[in-house]
Amino acid sequence: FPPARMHLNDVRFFARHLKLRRQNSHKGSYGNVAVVGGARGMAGAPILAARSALHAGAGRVFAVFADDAPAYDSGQPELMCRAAAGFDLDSAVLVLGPGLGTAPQSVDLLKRAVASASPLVADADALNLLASDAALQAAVAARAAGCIITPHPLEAARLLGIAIGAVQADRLSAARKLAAQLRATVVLKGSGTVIARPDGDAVINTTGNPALATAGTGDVLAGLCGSLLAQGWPQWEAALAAVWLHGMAADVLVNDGVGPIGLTAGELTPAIRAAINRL
Ligand code: NPW
Ligand code: AMP
Ligand code: MG
Repeated sequence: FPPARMHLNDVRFFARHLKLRRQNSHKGSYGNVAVVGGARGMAGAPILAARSALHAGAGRVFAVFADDAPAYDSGQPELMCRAAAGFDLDSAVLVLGPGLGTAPQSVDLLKRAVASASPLVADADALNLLASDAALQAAVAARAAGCIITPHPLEAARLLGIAIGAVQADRLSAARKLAAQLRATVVLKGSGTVIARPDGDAVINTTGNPALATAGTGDVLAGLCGSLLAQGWPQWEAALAAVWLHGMAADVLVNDGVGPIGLTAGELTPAIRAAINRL
């Protein structure tokens, strides 16, 4: 493979794919996102991802819970909260995994999502469940609507069946192997996030900083990926732009004194919105 490209800073590349707000458009013009996860005790994860999808411009966003759904999100009442049982997974771009847990009903949800015709972002526990199911990995690789996976190094290690140290020793080749294994766009997170695709092309992101080393920032990134997909971005460009914007938002916040110590994941989403509107 050629060396990874490292220039992810040409905003014109991203601006080409922006869905501009046309005068006579409506919420249906900007796509539906459903974040599916939120087992008992981890309801915050899909809420963070769903808020992120909303602030990044998706027309309608559902937060879908593996167990009981809250009536609504009091901090973001624009979100529609639903229980997974009975939710039509073909009705939206799916962001599957934040706080999903690994109980049997979560495995069923993963199978339903992989079998759906919707574009899919798989993160967190969706990846942990996939790691132990070769047949489901093959189903992901065969998906017509494609898949973006967003593992952190431990999730990548589980999927590759190797130690986390081996992933970190050669992040570029780990990301490329995963992309080939799942025929998916891979976002291998951590300092110097690697974005790779099955043909071996790979990019190392240049934005972001250790203020992001806090709970929930990965959930925000997954929601952002889904939001761009719902607004019509191609899979590869959606993954690249999401990673770049997520890091840029953290860089701007730190520059403004919101961090690096104590930045919270929820504070990223308005900053991501600002970064998108500046593209
Ligand atoms: P260590 O500590 O170094 O040994 P897990 P999770 C490693 C949900 N959440 N570089 C690191 O290992 C998620 O969505 C819910 C190196 C770390 O301890 C999931 O569904 C929240 N190592 C579920 O929780 C907010 C790295 O991986 C370990 C690394 C479990 O997800 C939080 C963690 O991995 C959370 O998002 C790096 N860059 N990054 C909520 N509010 O509801 C990670 N590691 O055990 O898979 O646990 O990522 O917390
Ligand atoms: P997760 O572990 O799923 O919550 O995801 C954490 C998010 O924060 C990912 O987007 C990581 O790339 C990012 N992140 C964590 N630590 C750092 C760091 N030291 N520098 C840059 N980005 C980081
Ligand atoms: Mg995570």
